[in-house]
Amino acid sequence: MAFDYDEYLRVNKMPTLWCWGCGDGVILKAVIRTIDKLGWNMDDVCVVSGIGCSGRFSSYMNCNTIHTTHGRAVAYATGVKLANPDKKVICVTGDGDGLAIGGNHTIHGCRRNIDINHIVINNFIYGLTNSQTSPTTPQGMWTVTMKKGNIDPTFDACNLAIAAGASFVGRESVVDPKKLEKLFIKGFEHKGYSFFDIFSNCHINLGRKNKMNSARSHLDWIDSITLSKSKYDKMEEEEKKGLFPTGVLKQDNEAKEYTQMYEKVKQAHQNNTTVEF
Ligand SMILES: Cc1ncc(C[n+]2csc(CCOP(=O)(O)OP(=O)(O)O)c2C)c(N)n1
Repeated sequence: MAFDYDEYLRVNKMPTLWCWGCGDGVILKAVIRTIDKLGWNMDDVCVVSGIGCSGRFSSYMNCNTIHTTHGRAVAYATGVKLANPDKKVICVTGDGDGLAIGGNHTIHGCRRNIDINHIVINNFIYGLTNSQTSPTTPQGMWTVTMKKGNIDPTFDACNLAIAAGASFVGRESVVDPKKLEKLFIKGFEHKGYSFFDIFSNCHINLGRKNKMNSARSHLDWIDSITLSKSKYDKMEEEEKKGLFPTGVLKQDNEAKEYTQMYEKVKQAHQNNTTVEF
């Protein structure tokens, strides 16, 4: 029997506002299938998103949602999780949203290792506002703010998340929805900050001026810059340039989770005892 997405969607909001062939819908479906596989009740799920094409994510999911300001989704998600430690929090940002204006929140979410599932929909551009350079725009690509080609070095979001202390870090792309779902299942089950760098296509606002003006050609480009971590690890440093490993890049099941630590602090205050670290 075909999977029934309607149960998880606000069907009155369909069709989405995303462009035809946009990868964001692939990520939405993968999240829904993950929630279904894990048997999560939608009443226990809160999706928090910022502003951008990626920010539309929360509008479409039929659960508790917050569509908040640009760059602040992690801060809101942190508040939701602290107040409701037994609930499931999914935070969705764009690459601009989560790594530029909201980069600071992302760093500290990772550092605290609070149990949030943070999906960065990385389409390498400011999509909604029509093609400004983002922290992940590849060098040399046309953007509306760098029409002769982007001069900023490319940012690897997973390296940042690993260094900042996220206890689960993974990358996949919309090219392979099955792998995406597998990664989400592992990360959503993980207790701690789960950071996902998910490559998505924006053939309209990035691709059309960079010789990838169809979803297909944009996906081919994503495919050409990604490879499994096991293959990547075997390569010489020189060969790795411009390539991104996929799969689970970090998983630390021993790291202390923030809401559990916070509970200990609460108990210590109430009982006038000390916290064991
Ligand atoms: C404080 C603030 N600054 C700027 C904007 C304008 N703005 C809205 S979305 C956006 C960028 C979106 O890019 P990204 O986060 O990469 O998401 P995408 O649209 O590509 O999914 C900007 C700059 C805003 N809404 N609020």
